[in-house]
Amino acid sequence: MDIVVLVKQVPDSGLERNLNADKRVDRDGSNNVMGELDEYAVEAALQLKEKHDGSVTVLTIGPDQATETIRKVLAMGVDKAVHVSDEAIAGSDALGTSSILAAALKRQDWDLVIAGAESTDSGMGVMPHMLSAHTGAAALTGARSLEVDGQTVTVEHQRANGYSKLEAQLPAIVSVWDTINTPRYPSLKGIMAAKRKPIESLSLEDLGVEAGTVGEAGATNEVLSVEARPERSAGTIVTDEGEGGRALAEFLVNEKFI
Ligand SMILES: Cc1cc2nc3c(=O)[nH]c(=O)nc-3n(C[C@H](O)[C@H](O)[C@@H](O)COP(=O)(O)OP(=O)(O)OC[C@H]3O[C@@H](n4cnc5c(N)ncnc54)[C@H](O)[C@@H]3O)c2cc1C
Repeated sequence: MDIVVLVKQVPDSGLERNLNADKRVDRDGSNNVMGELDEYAVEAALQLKEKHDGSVTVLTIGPDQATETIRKVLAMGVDKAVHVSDEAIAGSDALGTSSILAAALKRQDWDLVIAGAESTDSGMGVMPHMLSAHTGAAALTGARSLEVDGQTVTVEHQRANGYSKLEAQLPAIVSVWDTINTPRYPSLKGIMAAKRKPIESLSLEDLGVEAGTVGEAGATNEVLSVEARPERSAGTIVTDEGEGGRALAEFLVNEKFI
């Protein structure tokens, strides 16, 4: 089974993150890491390969620095990488991003695409659906479990109050939540092996994608304004003068926690 895993390099969500003057994520001034949910997608792909054989390819779109993320994924055990990088991609909206990813997917054989349920920078969660529209493959999203039996892929789609069981025929596109597995750490042997694994670098021209249809030039929507998140307030302090339990319960009821 040939699997492509989508990975995006994003600013570390554990640290201060900012937008630049163009209202885009400031990647130069940030500590950039692999999208946190993408690690679970990589792990899911590796586990399927261990069970069913085949290959795992990581596909990313991003500037040169995204190579650091690619190396980490290769060190985890992924076989090879495709890195799409082109100055004309800067400012792409989700539609542009999906058409570039779809063009890259068209160049290779795959049975399954696995992605994180959403990226941890813009968190739109739309890429699997858009790729489904481009490729005709079913999108089974928000998985907390994933199994492949012959040509059938089955996932448990996580919901707020339970899960739904979804099934489709391969080829398919699956996105996963962090409930699906525990990602492995790259081993020293994996880190050494990663240095010899192939990374294919592609431009828009290589993919046959017109520069004017993606990037800022081709974007169909624009961020008009951004505002800093308001400072956190001090919160509600419940002083216990014999009625603390009741006050606490009332607070939780008002906030709809209970
Ligand atoms: C502040 C801000 C506002 C934005 N507003 C809009 C907007 O209103 N409309 C709009 O269309 N676009 C907008 N964008 C651009 C949009 O975020 C990106 O073009 C595109 O990557 C959207 O997908 P996502 O990152 O939200 O991915 P999601 O759909 O959340 O991610 C799902 C999966 O797709 C993978 N994936 C996403 N991008 C890539 C990639 N480049 N390479 C490989 N895998 C990838 C993720 O890693 C993840 O596994 C905005 C960006 C920013 C920073």
